[in-house]
Amino acid sequence: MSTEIIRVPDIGGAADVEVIEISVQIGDMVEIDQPIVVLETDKASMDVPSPIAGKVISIAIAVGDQVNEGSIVLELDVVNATSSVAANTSKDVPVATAITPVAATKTVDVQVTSAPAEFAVAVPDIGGAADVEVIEICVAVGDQVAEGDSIVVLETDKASMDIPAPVAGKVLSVSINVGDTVSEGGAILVMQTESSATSTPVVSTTQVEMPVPATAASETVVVAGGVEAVNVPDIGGAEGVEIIEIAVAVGDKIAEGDSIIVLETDKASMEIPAPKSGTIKSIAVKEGDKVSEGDLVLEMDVEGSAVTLEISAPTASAAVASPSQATAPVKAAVPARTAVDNSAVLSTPSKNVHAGPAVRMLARELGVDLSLVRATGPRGRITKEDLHAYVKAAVKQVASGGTSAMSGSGLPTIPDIDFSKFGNVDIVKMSKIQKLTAQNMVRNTLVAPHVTQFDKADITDLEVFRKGLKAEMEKEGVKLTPLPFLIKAAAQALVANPTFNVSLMADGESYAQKQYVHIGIAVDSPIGLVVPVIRDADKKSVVQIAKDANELIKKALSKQLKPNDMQGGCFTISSLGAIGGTGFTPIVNCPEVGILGVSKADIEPRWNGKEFVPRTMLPLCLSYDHRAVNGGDAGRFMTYLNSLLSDIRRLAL
Ligand code: CAO
Repeated sequence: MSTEIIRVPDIGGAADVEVIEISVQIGDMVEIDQPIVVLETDKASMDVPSPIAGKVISIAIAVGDQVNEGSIVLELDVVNATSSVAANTSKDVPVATAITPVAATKTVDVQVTSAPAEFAVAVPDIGGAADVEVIEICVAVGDQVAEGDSIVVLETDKASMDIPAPVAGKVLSVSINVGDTVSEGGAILVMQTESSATSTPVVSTTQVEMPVPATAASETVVVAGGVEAVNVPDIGGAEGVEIIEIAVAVGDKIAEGDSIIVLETDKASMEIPAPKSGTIKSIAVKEGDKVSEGDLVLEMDVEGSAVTLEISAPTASAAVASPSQATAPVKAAVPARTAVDNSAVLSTPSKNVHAGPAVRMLARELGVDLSLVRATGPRGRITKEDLHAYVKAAVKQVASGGTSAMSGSGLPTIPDIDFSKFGNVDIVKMSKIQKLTAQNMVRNTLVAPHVTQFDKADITDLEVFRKGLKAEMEKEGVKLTPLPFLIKAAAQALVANPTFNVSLMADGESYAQKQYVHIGIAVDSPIGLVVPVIRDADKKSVVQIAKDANELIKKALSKQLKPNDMQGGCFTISSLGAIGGTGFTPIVNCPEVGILGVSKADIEPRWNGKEFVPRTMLPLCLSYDHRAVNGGDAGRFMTYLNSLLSDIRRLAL
C-alpha cells in the first residue's frame, strides 16, 4: 500500500478552472477512470478521472476553488501502485472528458463596423443558415463584456451556437430579442470598445472562433413501390462509423426530421434524420454496427417516389448527439418515476424529446432518460439546466431513502396549477441566480434547523459618530452607512465567539473551525440576491471595510462579481435597514452557521433609570444552525455584538 497524489491533468491549457463538484469523499474506494472532480470553464464541464484505483485519504480542494494543470486534487491509498502510475498522476492521465462540448468550431470572419470607439456587431458566417432563431441574449445594455464572451445564442433545428463578442467593450444597445430570427450580417448589438478610436468610421475584420452548424448534404434514396430505402448519407468521408443508437423500431410512425439513428466517431456524434414521414418497415442495422456512406439503414413506407433527402453532414468536431431514448441508470436507482419530488421531473415520459447534441450527450453520460426531463427551453427544448435540475431531484430522492406516502423526498409536492384558468398570467423565466437562490434556500431551510434570536442595539452614539464622519468620507469617495460598523462588529464577535465561525463537515462527524474571518454581505442586485465576501474583516478598519464593501456592492450591482468574490464566507449580514421593517428571519447561508438580519433603526424612548430618553435602536435578527450552535452560544454572541454596536469604542479594542 502506498500513497499517491492525484493532480489536475492536462485540461487543454485552461487556467483557473472552477471546481464545481467533488465526486468522492474521504474513505471512498475509487476505480481507475472514475470521475473524482468536475471542473467547469465558461465553455465546458470536465470530469477529471482517477488515473489509478485506491482509497481516498485526503481531498485538497473544495467546490468553488480554482485549479490549474498540476494542482493537487486528492491523495489515494493505492494497492500495488507502480512507479509509472505515480509519475503519470501529474501529467499523463487522460485528458479530462468534456461533457458539455460547444458546437463545432470553425474560424470565420466577422464583419465589425466601428465608429469612433463603437462597434456594430453583426451575425457572422453561420454556415449559410438563414432565419436562425435567437434563443438567448447573454448580455444587457451596460454590460462589460470580454472578447470571446457569448453575447447571443442562436439555434437551428440542428445546432445551437454561441456567438462570441469579437472585441471587449461595453454593450451600448442590443438590436434583437429572444425569438427573433437572424441571418448572416444581421445586426446584433453595438459595443463601445475599450480602445480610443479615430474619428473616421472604419470597417474592421475580427477573427473569432465560433460554432458553425453542420452543413447540409443531399442524398437520393431508392424507391420501391411506396417503400423507400434510407441509406447513410454523406458523413464527411468518415468510414466504419459506429451506430450508437437506433432511435426507431419497426412499425413506428415517424415524422420527417425525426432521428432514426445516431452515429458516433471519436470526434463527433450525429443524428441521422428521417427524410420523410412514414412507417418503419424494416431496420437493416443494429447498435454497434459500423457503417459508411451509402449503407442501408432502414426501409420505410412513404407516399411518393424518389426523394432527395437533406441531412446534416457533421463537421469534424461536431458536438456529440445522443439517444433520445437512452437507457436510464438514474431511472433504475429511483424506485418510481412519480416518486421524484421535483417539477424538473415528468411523471409520464414525454413522447417528443427536443434537446441539443450537447444536452443529449450529457444525458447519456449521466444515464438520464430525457423523456422524463421537464423541458423549459424554447419550443419545449430540454436545456442543460433542466437536466441538472432533473438529476438533482433524482439524487435527492435516492439520498432521502426512496418512496414515501407523500413523495420520493418525503415532502408533499406542490401541484402544477394552470393559473390561466383564473385570469391572465405571464410565465416569466427565472434568472440563473434566482433559480440557484431558490434551490439553496430550500436546501438550507431543510438541512439546517433554524432558530432566530432578536435584539435591539442602541446605536445612538454610533450614528452620531458615523454622521460626523460621513461628509469627510464622501470626499474620499467612501460611502459610510451603518453596514461597515456591523461587519466590523460581527467579525469581532466571531473572534470572541468561535462557535459561530465553524462549518459542519459533510461526514456528519466533524466540523471545520475557521481561523479566518470573512464576512458575506447580502446584496439585492439586478440579477438577484448575491453575497460577496469581505476577507479578513477582523483585521481591517471600519473605513477599509467600507471601501471594500462599496467596491463589492458596486460590482454586484453592475454584475461584475467573480465567483471568487463570493466564496469563503464565514458569516453573512443581510441588511434591509435602508428599506424598512422591524425584523425578519433570515435563512442561514450554509455551510455557514449564522446570519445576521438587520432592520431599520428607529428612535425609541428608553428608560435610563430616571427618565425616558430618545435613543436610536437598531433591530437585529440572528438566525443560526442549531446543529452547530446552541442557544447559549447564540445568546452570548448576540449580547457581545450588541455591546460592540452600543459602544463603538470597543470596536477599536
Ligand atoms: N437603519 C436605518 N437606516 C439605514 C440602515 C438601518 N439599518 N441601514 C442603512 N441605512 C441608511 C444608510 O445610512 C443610507 O442613508 P444615508 O445615506 O443617509 O446614510 C441609506 O439607508 C441607504 O443605504 P444603502 O442601502 O445605500 O447602503 P447599506 O450599506 O445600508 O446597504 C446593501 C447596502 C447592499 C446591503 C443593500 O443595498 C442591500 O442590497 N440590501 C438587501 C439585502 C437583502 O436583500 N437581503 C435579503 C433579505 S432576506 O434574507
